[in-house]
Amino acid sequence: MRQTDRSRQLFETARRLIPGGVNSPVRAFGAVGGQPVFIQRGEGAYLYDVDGNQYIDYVLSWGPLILGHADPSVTEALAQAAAAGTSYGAPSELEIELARMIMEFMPGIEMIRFVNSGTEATMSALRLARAFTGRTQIVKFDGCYHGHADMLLVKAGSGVATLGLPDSPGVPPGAVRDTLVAGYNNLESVQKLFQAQSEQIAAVIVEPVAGNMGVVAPVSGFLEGLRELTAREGALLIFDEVMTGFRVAPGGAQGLYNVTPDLTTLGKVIGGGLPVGAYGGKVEIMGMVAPAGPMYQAGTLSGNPLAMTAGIQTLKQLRDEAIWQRMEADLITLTEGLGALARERGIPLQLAQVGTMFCAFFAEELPLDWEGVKTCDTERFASYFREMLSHGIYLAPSQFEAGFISAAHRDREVQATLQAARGALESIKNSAA
Ligand code: KE4
Repeated sequence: MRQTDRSRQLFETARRLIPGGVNSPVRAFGAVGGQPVFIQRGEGAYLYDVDGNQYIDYVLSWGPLILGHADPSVTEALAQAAAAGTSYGAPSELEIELARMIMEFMPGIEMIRFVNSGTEATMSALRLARAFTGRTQIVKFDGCYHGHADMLLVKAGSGVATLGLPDSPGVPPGAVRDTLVAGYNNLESVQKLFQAQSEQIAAVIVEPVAGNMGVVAPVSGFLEGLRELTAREGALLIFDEVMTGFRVAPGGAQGLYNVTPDLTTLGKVIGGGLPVGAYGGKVEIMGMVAPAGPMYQAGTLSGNPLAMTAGIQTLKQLRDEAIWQRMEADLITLTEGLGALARERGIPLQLAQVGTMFCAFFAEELPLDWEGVKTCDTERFASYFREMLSHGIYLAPSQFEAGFISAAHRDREVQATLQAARGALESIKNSAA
């Protein structure tokens, strides 16, 4: 058993100063039991906690660190950038450079605005959709999470679902009055909403590969159907690619499935581990954003030179196709290995993997929507999480989250993870006996 006394002490102190001792709810291990480990540093595929324990990390700051922790190209460039100043509050060439790089990978984005988080990106994109269409209603999907803006905290996935809060106190009824909820992978449920509310729906926002109820891929025709339906009905299609962008494929889900949305939201990877978000799309839509147009949105640190620098250095390396092929091959080795280990022990385990994102569902069948995900054995997931952590594997502390691999993971880490899983699944089998 690993010694984590220092983490325990720090957690007790943190809980007196910060709600739940953490600055984002899911980090508190509420869904998996035990107490969070406090991190001293990260390097490559590894995290090191304050008690000197080493972990192979599959959270990677919830997606951003696709090159791994403290990638030298990123940290050296950041050191130089910081020496030139950490924020100007004025335009810099770095913002042009990152904008152009993103458009290189996602040609459906003709114009982009940088913000400081994924929440800001989706909140702003929805305001823009309402401004552009003159309509007020928005459609989101059960089990999808788009950040914590009031209008989106209805049946969200990720932290809200993990905490079992179908919506949140403090969100007034008026804030969600115009938010309609459809079923993920259920095109008919969206068609019904348009039949009932036609010409009032400004936008449909979707995680093109859901990553906040575990990883759930779109069924064939779902994204294409949303594209046709919204175009026909005069509503905007928004792909929330905060997580999937630069994770499921170099061109995001829109490249992988060849469906181009009207607006795209981004975050995580494009900041290389620094606070960043972005929303972008067609010029005729983005041209409404102040000061070019009347729709207001602003931010003190938007486009700051450090986040731009880390994003530029990260995307530079992602131009190398070989990196993508190796990460995906290593992840498939891992997920296939986990599936085999579970089958050998008669444990129902479904593995979902899209590009460099994955998750393990403790369920009889692979879930295709929130209803299916809710049948997962979250107690078994919690046991699996704690066992893996004790074997030095750091997984996302919730069945309703995605895991990620990085370019710093090699076969050595994959084989060590499978070795740890052998022990974890064995003890789950024995405890069920
Ligand atoms: P942020 O505001 O956390 O940067 O982004 C919100 C967001 C928007 N859209 C999607 C698809 C997202 O996955 C997220 C944030 N993802 C969660 C992980 N499931 C962040 C982790 C956390 O909340 O601590």
